[in-house]
Amino acid sequence: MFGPMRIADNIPTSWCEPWKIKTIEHIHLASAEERRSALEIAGWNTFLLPSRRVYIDLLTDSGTNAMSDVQWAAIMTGDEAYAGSKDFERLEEVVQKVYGYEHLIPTHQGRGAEHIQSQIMIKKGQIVPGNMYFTTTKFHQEHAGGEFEDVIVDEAFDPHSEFEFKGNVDLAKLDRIVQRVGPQGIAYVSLETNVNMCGGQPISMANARELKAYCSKLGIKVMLDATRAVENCYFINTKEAGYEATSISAILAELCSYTDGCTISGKKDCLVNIGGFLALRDDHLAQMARELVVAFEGLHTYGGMAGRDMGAMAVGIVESQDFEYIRARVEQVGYLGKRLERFGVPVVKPFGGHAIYLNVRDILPHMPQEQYPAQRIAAELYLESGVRSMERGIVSAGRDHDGNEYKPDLELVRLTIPRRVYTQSHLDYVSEACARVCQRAESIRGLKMVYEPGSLRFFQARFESLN
Ligand code: PLI
Repeated sequence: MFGPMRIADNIPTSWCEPWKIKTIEHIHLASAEERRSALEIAGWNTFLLPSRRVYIDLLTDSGTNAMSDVQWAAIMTGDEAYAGSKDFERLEEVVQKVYGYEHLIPTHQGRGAEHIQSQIMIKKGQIVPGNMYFTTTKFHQEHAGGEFEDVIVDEAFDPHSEFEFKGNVDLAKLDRIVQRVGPQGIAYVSLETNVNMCGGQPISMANARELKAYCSKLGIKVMLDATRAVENCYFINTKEAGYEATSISAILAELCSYTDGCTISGKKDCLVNIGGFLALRDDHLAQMARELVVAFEGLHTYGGMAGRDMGAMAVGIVESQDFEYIRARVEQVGYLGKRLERFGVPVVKPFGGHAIYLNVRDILPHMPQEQYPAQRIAAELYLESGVRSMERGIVSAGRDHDGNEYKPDLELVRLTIPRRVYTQSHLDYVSEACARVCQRAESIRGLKMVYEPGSLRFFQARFESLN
């Protein structure tokens, strides 16, 4: 017999996902020997592992989203006309309404948009100030003859700082560049939302507004990397005073209003597996972009995307604005962060919007950066558990013009959460595996790079173990 039940006081109200699972994909944990062999064949680079040898794939949140039934329906009804697809019209209307830019230039993915943007907006020798580099973005800026200069706030480089808007631009740093090269020496300011390379950290609305005011006076354009703008808007809603009662769509519209255009990798916020776009306000720039896109991507009404992919993206953009969705998305990432903290695993704080970043300098304090500590931890996590993660440290940073390795302050491993794909129990498994790797950190040795591609080396570099 049961006695009278006692209901605890202060029962919390948990968030939960506003969807249920309709289709599943089987995953399989390879044995320890299989994992060791796969990693050696992959040259200790998690990018080179075959997916069939990966158990839980936290390499990236890019193109790894699960689509909704409504998106799949859009796939089935896609209009594959070479010119003027109805899905282009549908996407154009959604982009104009949600992001507020007049002109849409679709591209095959984000870097296609970065390429076009850099070619039409950068003159050789111009500086592109930005709130921390992103690998492909910086590549295209340099490829177009520009030079990236970092103007992010100092807190971004401190994994222990709990500053809530570590993505913010430091206007004093920007002003120093303007004093040095003049407004004509600047191509545009490159403003990323939820800054990937420092831990998925947001910018505040106040900062975007001040940046716009400063740049407008000087005639400098502000170009948004809106790849994770919706996730950034959730942080504005939850952390920035005055936005608690504002909808995600209204926050996004205001954020974009402080910019002159954007590039987007649709493979993240937009909840699809492929696609991207450049969006612009200026008619002349849009015309230049349309002329280039036909040469590099595809006709200006598909830009490398299938009609069905544009349709699914239009639906995904609308779905991404739902508060219950975005709350579950960002809070799930925070759930992993809290679990790791409970096990004493060093992580970047505050928790990012799309990923949790292990702070490898604190995990392997004995290892010099030249021995690629974060690359090694990503490899060890795979060996331990079949979980795939990504290095975001010295390997990702690459080399300067003189061939010297950049030595970034942040030496991180990114555990990136695909949208609507994994459950909390998957993340429990991941956090326990990270804790076990950290427990044996003292015995972990470094890596030697034995093959180095000329650019974006992290994708294909190969390593050997030093022990
Ligand atoms: O992978 P793309 O070409 O669709 O997008 C390039 C790109 C641009 N900006 C930002 C902030 C990104 O994060 C980004 C791609 N990120 C990847 C692939 C990632 O794993 O984070």
